[in-house]
Amino acid sequence: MAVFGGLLAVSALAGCGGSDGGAEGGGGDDGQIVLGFSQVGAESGWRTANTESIKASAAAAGIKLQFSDAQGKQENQISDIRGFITQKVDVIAFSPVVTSGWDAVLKEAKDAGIPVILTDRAVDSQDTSLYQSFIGSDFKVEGTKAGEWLVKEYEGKTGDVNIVELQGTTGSAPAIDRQTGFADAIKANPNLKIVKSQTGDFKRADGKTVMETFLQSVPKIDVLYAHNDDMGLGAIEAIKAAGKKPGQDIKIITVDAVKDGMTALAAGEINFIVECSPLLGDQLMETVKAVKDGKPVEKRILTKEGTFTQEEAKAALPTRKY
Ligand code: GYE
Repeated sequence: MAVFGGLLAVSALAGCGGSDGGAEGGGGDDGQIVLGFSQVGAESGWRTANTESIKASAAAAGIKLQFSDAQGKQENQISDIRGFITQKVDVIAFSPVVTSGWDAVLKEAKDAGIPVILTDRAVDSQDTSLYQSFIGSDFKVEGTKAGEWLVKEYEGKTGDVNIVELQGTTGSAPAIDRQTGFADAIKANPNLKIVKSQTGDFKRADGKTVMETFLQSVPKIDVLYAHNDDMGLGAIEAIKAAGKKPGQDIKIITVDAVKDGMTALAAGEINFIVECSPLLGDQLMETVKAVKDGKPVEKRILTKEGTFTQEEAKAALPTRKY
């Protein structure tokens, strides 16, 4: 389902001192490519599916994976990456927990001649030669799709619609872009009002507690926009506990379309989900091999994804892989 798309720029490894594996460039003893991967953590169903995809694709591609879990902390990711540099892995890939603060460690990798591939989340580094490619979704488009659905849903109605927003991890690319994309999409409709917006850190438990405070402080909530399924699912528990019907008294829009989210959508407790595919493993391994061989790779590799209504979720669920 994912494709190589959006050719913005092509970067060759030439001149970047790419590791040649073998003797001094690291590499497995048996010539296997060694990939150091630093994962964000295990905050959501999406992340679990993403980790499984990366592990399975590495095994299938015959790539030796050094996997580390940063438990949601940037400082852990930085020390993981430094560890990979010391180890002289062939390629480093990581999903940056937040966008800023990467220049120094990316420069260390570049100076060591180890190519870096970003997966899932972007960095804000101005010097794009610090990484070879960025594979993942367009989160702003996801936010836009969520907002466009809402605009349609309230088309022709002029009464105030109170929206509460559960943001993802503060400073992360998906939280920033899903917020902006949504806000832009609804801004021509002044009756659609975001009355509260707070982070739930992409976690189910936080989604629940933040929604509890929203319910206490906002007398009439019409819509919840959650930046991922897990926070939406946590919020559903809070909504039920407050004696309200999720999907009816409060309309719910989420992002991801993981199995638990899709199940709630099919059951009528969520109204609309914007898909964000976690299955990035195969694209990553293809790119790792190309980079290792010194072949040019696309600087931006976009993931293809759609959206789901309640009826579409019912149809898609039986064959859903994650
Ligand atoms: O939407 C969320 C996860 O970066 C796209 O991170 C990813 C996001 C995903 O925790 O569930």
